[in-house]
Amino acid sequence: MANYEKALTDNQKVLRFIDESAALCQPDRIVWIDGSKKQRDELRAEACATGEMIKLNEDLLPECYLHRTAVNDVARVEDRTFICCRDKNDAGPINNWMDPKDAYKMASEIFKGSMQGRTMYVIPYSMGIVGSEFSKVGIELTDSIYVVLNMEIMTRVGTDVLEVLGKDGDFVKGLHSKCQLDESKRYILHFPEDNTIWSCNSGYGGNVLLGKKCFALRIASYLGKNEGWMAEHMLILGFEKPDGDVKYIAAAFPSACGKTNLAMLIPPAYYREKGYKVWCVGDDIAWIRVGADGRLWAMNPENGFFGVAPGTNEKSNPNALHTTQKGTIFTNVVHNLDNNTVWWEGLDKNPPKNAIDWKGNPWDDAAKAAGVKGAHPNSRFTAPAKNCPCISKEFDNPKGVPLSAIVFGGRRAKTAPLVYQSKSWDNGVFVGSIMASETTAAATGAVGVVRRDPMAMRPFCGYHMGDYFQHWIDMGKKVKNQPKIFNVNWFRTDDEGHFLWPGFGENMRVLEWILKRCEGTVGAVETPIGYVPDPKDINLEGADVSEETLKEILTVDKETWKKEAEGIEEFYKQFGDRLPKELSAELATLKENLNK
Ligand code: GTP
Ligand code: SPV
Ligand code: MN
Repeated sequence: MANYEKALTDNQKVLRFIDESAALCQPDRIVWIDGSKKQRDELRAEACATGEMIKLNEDLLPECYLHRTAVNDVARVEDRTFICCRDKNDAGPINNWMDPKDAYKMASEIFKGSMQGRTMYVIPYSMGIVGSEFSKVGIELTDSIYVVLNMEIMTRVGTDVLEVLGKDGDFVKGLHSKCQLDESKRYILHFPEDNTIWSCNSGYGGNVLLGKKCFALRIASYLGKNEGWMAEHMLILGFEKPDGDVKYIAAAFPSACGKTNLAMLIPPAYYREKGYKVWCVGDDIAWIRVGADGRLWAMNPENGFFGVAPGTNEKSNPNALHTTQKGTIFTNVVHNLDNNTVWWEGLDKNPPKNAIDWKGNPWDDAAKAAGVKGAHPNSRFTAPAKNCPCISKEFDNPKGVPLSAIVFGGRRAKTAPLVYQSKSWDNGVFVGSIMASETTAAATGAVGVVRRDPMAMRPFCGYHMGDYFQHWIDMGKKVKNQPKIFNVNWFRTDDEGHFLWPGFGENMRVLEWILKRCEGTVGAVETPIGYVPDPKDINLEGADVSEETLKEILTVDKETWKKEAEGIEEFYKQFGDRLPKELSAELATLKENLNK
């Protein structure tokens, strides 16, 4: 039996999971995380005593902490992330695959004794409201206090989760050890057929907060396919009109492509004065089901935001900034020693004089002059959702919210127009499947390379991408009142690389057009790829955008899209006979349209 004072559950599956993991990792102690403030304060104090975290200025940033990861451990590691299902074909051509037997064997060697001299924390957590019919339970075992404290913000943690689990409830088993943070032995392993995740040798967010990408997307997408629902890399927002009517939109953009910013959008003055508002339901993940009313309902399984720090400021995203002023953990940002607060590139124009950079080195005038960045480009804040000034009143509604529109979008300097609407559900699935975007600092590897990232799920789909497309097609058939599907691109640039569209709050103008299309109150111009706005229908009142620029970014260039169609054909080839016939038909139609 594992060595702990008192088990907080009599669920034998939980106890067996702890016993087996403890036998493997050999921690000195096991501590159950009960979700109490008292325990949280003790863990915070311990992390500060060891230097794992730094307590920030209590007056300026109450209950906030700074953490620096190892310099080789700052982002998701897609090349070391594996789907371990029995049949290689079920992982598909895009995922890395390992045979589960081999993966368990290899990783067991790495986990063996990895927690000697350390404590193993048992984190019972719920994705979604504790006990709701759409929520799911996970248990994460970890040797990192940083992980515990982050999970307490990002998910719903505590003894009530164990009560819901009861004597024999099932849960997703997550085992994490920092081990030695050895890059060559870093693995993020998913066993969808066993509801299991193993993560070793990392301490960075997306690799170790196992409720997030590992469970809520990779494992959940697999569960969703089998159980008839969807787990998507999407923000969820409510768009309130002056008459108080709120319509909901879910949007999938790849990592570091604007989900948090759109979810917390503050409308331009013109709209605010009229009484328009935007409410945030979620900023990263949506679990979507068919409701009894025949609509799609989306809920956010998370309880906090793990957001990109650089670029967040009083102008770009004041709501996010306010959200981070209390109870927040900052990772890999600048430590301002003058007042014991934090700073990052793009916060304001006053980098602190007396400062430590994200690597823990003095960030002095010489370093600044040499162009050394103070914060890592993928530095992050972990902040409680309840801090957010624009959090939706539906945030705690276990059913979620009904969707009027689904939006896909990527980061593309050329090709994709500011916005276009698909012609049908299947055409919308096609539009999502052909998404392409420039890579960002959210994952290790080159930045700025255009790659296909279907539905922003390329790094997060827990099974064969062709089957995933089929699941989207099949879901459409179950939905009587289908949301309309759109694509947006805030990132078109001119020849000097400047963004042509102001973005951020100004994206409200595009959301308005999208919802008018859903209501059928505005027309559109048909192009070979779908419907684009007539430029006069995008409200530019008070915007710093000329009509010529708007026209330019709404243009669909046939020759560019002919090349794009070739790229799509090439991309589709790898799915073989698991590519839905509906999507090959959509591609054929696109080509026809382009040759008309
Ligand atoms: P993940 O948390 O990695 O999933 O990222 P995300 O999709 O939530 O992206 P986020 O909103 O944090 O934005 C990432 C980066 O894109 C930040 O540097 C933003 O400043 C920038 N960004 C967001 N929205 C816009 C926009 O409308 N226009 C432009 N030009 N940049 C934007
Ligand atoms: C992303 O990369 O899409 C994120 C951050 O939201 S992480 O949790 O690291 O995946
Ligand atoms: Mn994300």
